Amino acid sequence: MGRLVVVSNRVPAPRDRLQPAGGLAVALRAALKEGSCLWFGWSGQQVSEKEGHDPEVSLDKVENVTYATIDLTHSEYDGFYQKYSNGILWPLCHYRAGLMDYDRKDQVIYQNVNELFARKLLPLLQPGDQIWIHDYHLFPLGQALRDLGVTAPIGFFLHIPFPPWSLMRALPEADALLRAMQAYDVIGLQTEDDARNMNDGFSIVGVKAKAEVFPIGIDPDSFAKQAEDGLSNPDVQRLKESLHGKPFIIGVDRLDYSKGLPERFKGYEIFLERYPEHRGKVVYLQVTPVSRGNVPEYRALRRELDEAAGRINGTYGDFDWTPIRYLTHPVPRALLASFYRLADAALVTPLRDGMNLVAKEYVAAQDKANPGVLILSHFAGAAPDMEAALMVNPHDADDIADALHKALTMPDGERRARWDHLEPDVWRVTAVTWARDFIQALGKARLA
Ligand code: GDG
Repeated sequence: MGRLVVVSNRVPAPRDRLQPAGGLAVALRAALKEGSCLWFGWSGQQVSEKEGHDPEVSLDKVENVTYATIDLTHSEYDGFYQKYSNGILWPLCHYRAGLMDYDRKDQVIYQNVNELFARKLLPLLQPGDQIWIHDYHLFPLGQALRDLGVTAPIGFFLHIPFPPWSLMRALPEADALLRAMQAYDVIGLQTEDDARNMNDGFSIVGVKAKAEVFPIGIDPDSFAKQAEDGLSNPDVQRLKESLHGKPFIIGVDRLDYSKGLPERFKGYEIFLERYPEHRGKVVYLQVTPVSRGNVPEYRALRRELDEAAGRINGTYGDFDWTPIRYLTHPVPRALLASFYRLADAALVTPLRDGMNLVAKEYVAAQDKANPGVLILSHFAGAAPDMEAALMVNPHDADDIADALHKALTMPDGERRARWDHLEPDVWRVTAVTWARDFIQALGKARLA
């Protein structure tokens, strides 16, 4: 068996290498459990501009994985990461063409950084390697590697949605982006809708390539264990005591406009207005770590949410009750798992989401004898397999308000029955099955 070479924009920082923090890192760690592996990408560091920037690759081996990273200059970081990846591709792939802040010169930097990744990875490659590239930052990397003569199998997985061609065309270089996908032996997307959209694009543009579905999941056993073990943690106890037995609602999302947070806050506001019996009697904790804080749309969203949380707390709060406990900093993972377990309901209401791992984590964390209710958007990639959740249209704040009331007044039998339907899929489609299926397909693609 040759090595697995993973390439992603970010490689986990040294302190996160044994205990990865986020969704992608956790899922990939499962893929990198066996054999010898290489993980290549950006270090997260920016350096100042130099004529003919030629970054050194730094190497660090932890257990079976060699981490190979390069630094980017400030202007590479700005054009490649902030502007083109997060300011253009991210909104477009989340069906928000109107939020794209398009400028041709960012595309040039994006392409150049992809070519830089290819040049820096090339000398590290060995015969027998299989290369697995991740996400929208690196659409053209496979083609850049082929242009340098790489013949190894190369796969690509897109973690976020892919829109219909009629929308994708808003990107001036959409044709070229799809043509570059021909470099890949396997192309993976999260859902049937995403794969269909990309395949329609391929046929319209006349590209011979095929997108397939490889849904991502979590490590449900370890998450469930963490949720249960953490209950004795003093911080979890502190949360529990602060609830004074009140029903507890949780939301956990990066601060991102794809997650539907203003609509969700409005939904909660309508819920308090329409169902006054819950006033003073529920606790809603929204954990929203700030991300991409330098992109203007994210700054504006933060202001909007600060204002909405302040208004709701000012309007409905009392001297002994705060309607929304709103945090913009992260909560440690071990606490989060037990927080989910304590929660009677979870709000997972993205306007669009590739998959949404929070929905799966919430289900995994529940006590089977007394599970909480998942309120889930139709537009999360997780939705088709989780229709036993309380499904909502995240644009419709009234729908969210009614779902909250229904969740908090749901008979025990219905709560258990819904959870019993949700549980099997969370254990069937996991981080391990996702990685295994993708790598198997990559292995076979070359034999075919
Ligand atoms: C992208 C796609 C796709 C969140 N806050 C805290 C925290 N988190 C963790 C969650 C979860 C992860 O971050 C977020 O994963 P999601 O899937 O919900 O969303 P994205 O970050 O947008 O991920 C998405 C995913 O890639 C994988 O393919 O599902 O659609 O957008 O694990 O628990 N973790 C800690 N503290 C926090 O405050 N420790």
